[in-house]
This record gives sequence, C-alpha cells and structure tokens, in this order.
Amino acid sequence: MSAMLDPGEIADAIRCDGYVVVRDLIAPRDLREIREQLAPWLQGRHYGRNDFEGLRSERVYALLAKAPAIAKIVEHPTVLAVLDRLLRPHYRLSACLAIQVHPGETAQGWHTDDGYVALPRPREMVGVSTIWAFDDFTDENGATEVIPGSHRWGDGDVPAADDARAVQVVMPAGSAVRHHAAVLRAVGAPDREHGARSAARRGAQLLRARPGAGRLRHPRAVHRLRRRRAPEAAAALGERAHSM
Ligand SMILES: O=C(O)CCC(=O)C(=O)O
Repeated sequence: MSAMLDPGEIADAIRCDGYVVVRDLIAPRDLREIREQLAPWLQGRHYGRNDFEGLRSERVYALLAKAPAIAKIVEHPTVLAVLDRLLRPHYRLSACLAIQVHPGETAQGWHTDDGYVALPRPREMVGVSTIWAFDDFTDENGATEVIPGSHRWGDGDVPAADDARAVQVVMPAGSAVRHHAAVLRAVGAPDREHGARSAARRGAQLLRARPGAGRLRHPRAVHRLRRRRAPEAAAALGERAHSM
C-alpha cells in the first residue's frame, strides 16, 4: 500500500476493511530514539507468561514510564486525527506495550482487542489499535496477521487456525498497521529456517478506548500492588494477561 497520510482516508479504510497499513509514519530520528530507549528493556528478561503472550516473545508494559520517547507515537498528530474521526471524545490510552518476537515463537491464536465488551458482534467500534513496526515486519519474522473485514463478522463466524482470508502485514520499520478493535488479529510464527537469524521484530500496540478513569493506570501503583500480592487490584489496572 502506498503512503497514506490523510487522516480521513485512513479512518475510511479502517471503517471499511477493518485495518490499514500506513507506511513511513514515524521519522527515522524518532524511530532511532525509541529503539535506543527500548533496548535496555529487551534483553531477554521479560518473556510472555503464557502461550497467548508468547513464551518466546518479550513483552514490556507501561512503556511511557520506561521509554519516554514512546510519547511521540502516542500523541502522533496523524494517529490522533484518525482517532478523532473514529472514537467519541475523551478517549483514553488503554494499552501501551512493546513485543519482541524471537525465533521459535509459535503462531498466536486469533483474537480481537475488544473481546472484553459483552455486546453481540458485529458491534460498535470501542477502540482502535496501532501496531508500530520498530523493525521491518517480513514474511519470515512473525509479522502481524489480520483477517480483513472480520470486524463485521457475527458471533457465529469463527476463523480457522490457518484461515485463507488472513493477510500478513509486511511493512518496513517506521510504518504502522491501524485497525478496528473488533478485527481478528494474531502474531504470525517466525519462519523456523530464517527466524534463527532474523532480527525478529518489535512492535508497540496502542489500544484506545474509554475506561472510566485513565489516571488509575499508574505503573508504580501496579508494581506496589504486585509486591503486596494484591493480584485482583493489579488486574483491575490492566495487569492480567489474556487467559490468565
Ligand atoms: O504484535 C503483534 O503483532 C500483535 C500482538 C497481539 O496481537 C497481542 O498480543 O494482542
């Protein structure tokens, strides 16, 4: 897909297809700064806690506290202009994490980002996700996969594990895929042969919706709750991983 930077066109594509790839969305200098700040956190110490997160994927949460340059993508003007067209006013950031997929990772199961909403599908758009490529996403290193149009599926529509309608989001570093929270998505499995020497890839995902009080999500508060062994309170702040 060619460079598409007009917020109206991006919003229309998300409404229609459920997703859109926007190339070269972040300046190389900003990308370098983000990669430098993320590097100390991606040293093989924080692997996923279950198969969904990925036992061969590093996951680092609460990025704004750890890598302040991430603010450049959180408040990227094109990102916000698209959200202004798609979401109700006063939307909030509801997830901000980095994922580095390593060789040996297996394919993630299909899921949506609005699975927590108890409304029948197809449902109103409650969030928009953005997955940024901090390395090239290739067909060998576990690029994100989406099923176009699946945001319009009903509750009875179930994808096959190797669904023929899936597309792999191959894109160069600095690009992003933006999608409707109801679109089916998964991390692809890195190619075994090439995965071992590919750089894998990093992506940060931002989901914007409208939780009751955004200021609750303070990373130090979560840390304190975990130390005090208050797992339910930490979970209420978004600490519990999918299927845990
Ligand atoms: O990084 C990606 O490709 C998507 C991550 C994802 O789907 C998730 O963990 O919810």
